[in-house]
Amino acid sequence: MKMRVVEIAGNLMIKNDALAARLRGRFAESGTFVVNMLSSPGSGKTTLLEQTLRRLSSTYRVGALVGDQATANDSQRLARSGAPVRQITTGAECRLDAEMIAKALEGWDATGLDALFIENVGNLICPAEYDLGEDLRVALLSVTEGEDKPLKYPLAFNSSRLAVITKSDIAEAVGYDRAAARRCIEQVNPGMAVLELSARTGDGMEAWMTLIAERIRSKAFTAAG
Ligand SMILES: Nc1nc2c(ncn2[C@@H]2O[C@H](COP(=O)(O)OP(=O)(O)OP(=O)(O)O)[C@@H](O)[C@H]2O)c(=O)[nH]1
Ligand SMILES: [Mg+2]
Repeated sequence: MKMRVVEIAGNLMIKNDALAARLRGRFAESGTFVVNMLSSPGSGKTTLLEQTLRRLSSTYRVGALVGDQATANDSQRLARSGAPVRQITTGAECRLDAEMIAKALEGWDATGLDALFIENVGNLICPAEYDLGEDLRVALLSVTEGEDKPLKYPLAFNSSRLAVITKSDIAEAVGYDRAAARRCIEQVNPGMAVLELSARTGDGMEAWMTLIAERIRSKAFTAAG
């Protein structure tokens, strides 16, 4: 019985990886830069995306897919930026997978986008296991969560290329220990790039926006070549 469960789980991952590879191929052809955002519930994914979509949409064609077990709250928030947004409601599932992304893109010309942001379901466990065909996986960690979260949920951090520390505006008030957080990130993913920002005050947003814009341009350049 146990063997069978392991076998089914293995097959699921093989299927997901094949679908993710197909999505990656599609996005490579269209030059769409894809970001997959992972974090605990409430770390500030939607708030950062609201700002990001708003700032990018004057220059680039950007869109978003957002996963939650229930409600369309986040897609409604993101749609106010004017960018095209689709909500994926996962029900019992605790993460997005490549099939959900492919379905959400049906009838939607996402290949016309310069960048597609995917907000994953809020938790640091299951989303880390599923490739969505993204170019950049970002793990967010807010200053209120405790500096040791990367040690407790290593896969989310060592499968991501960039860590974004959010809510820096309240760091002092909650006794956030920057050095300890950096040590924990470094321990699970040596050399990992880290940005610290507040989507509320705008502090640190420039570095994030610059990084994203550079990646959008380099993806478009590669596709054109
Ligand atoms: N002080 C402060 N609060 C923030 C910041 N970013 C987000 N918040 C607040 O944190 C709470 C959660 O933010 P969301 O953006 O909804 O978090 P999320 O990660 O999208 O949450 P889920 O989608 O439920 O996982 C809200 O009350 C936000 O206003 C920030 O930079 N500073
Ligand atoms: Mg959200």
